[in-house]
Amino acid sequence: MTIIESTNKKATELKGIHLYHYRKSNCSMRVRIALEEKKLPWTSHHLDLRRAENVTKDYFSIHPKGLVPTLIHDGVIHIESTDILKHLDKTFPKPCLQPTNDEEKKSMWNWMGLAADNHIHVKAYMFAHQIGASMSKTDKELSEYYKLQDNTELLKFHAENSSAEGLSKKRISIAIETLHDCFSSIERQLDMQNWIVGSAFSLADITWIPLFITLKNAGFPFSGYPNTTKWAAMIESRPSFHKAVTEWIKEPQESTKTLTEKY
Ligand SMILES: N[C@@H](CCC(=O)N[C@@H](CS)C(=O)NCC(=O)O)C(=O)O
Repeated sequence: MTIIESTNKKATELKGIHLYHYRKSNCSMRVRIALEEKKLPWTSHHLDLRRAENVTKDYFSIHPKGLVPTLIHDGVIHIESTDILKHLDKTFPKPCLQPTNDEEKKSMWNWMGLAADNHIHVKAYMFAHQIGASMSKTDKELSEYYKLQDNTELLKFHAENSSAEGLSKKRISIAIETLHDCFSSIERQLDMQNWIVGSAFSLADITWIPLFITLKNAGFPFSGYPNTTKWAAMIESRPSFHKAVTEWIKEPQESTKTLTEKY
């Protein structure tokens, strides 16, 4: 569980569930899906990553790496999307989104851990194939970022993406290979069952579906993954997916959501 201590009273005095998120961020989608599955009311604080709305002193005071999502629940600040999913499922157990059997539960945590451990490769693929240019920082923006960010992996990543050459070929090929390994494991798992773990939809599916969707939209070759494609279609037909993903990723002029509420 990743809980942040903050002196930011505006944040710690918030009541109810508040989500700081970006509509197209895969980690934000996870949390929105869980909130919709559980039909929990929540307040949106939308941060447009393309406009670097996450790179402010205020936001770094609640998320030390300046990433989305952050969930504030009755003043307690939670970061790390997979930890937020665990918090929501523990605090609001109905409907339960995890297996009851201990072995399957352990397997579910492992699948969630695999996604968290490999997020940097998802990011590299997305930046190289879709969003790198829109997320590129000018020298001035990079120097502002350096003042706030002390995570070396993120500093290196954004400096490399913002360089004239962009992300290195080596980084991109490692990302592609690693993602194929991850999705090949999912494909094998879905050979025998409808869901990643056991016989029911769980936090493991909620963790992985945004990765499939965003990678697919960025052109990742999923044609050799028939089981995974069928699994994704089943999740896409759930009302929670429609509300948490489809509605949010529509371009703003078509969207019924208000994106104006800002931190
Ligand atoms: N491990 C984190 C990863 C969060 C993350 O990398 N979020 C991305 C969007 S999916 C982000 O905020 N990127 C902005 C940036 O790199 O500045 C989590 O699961 O919450």
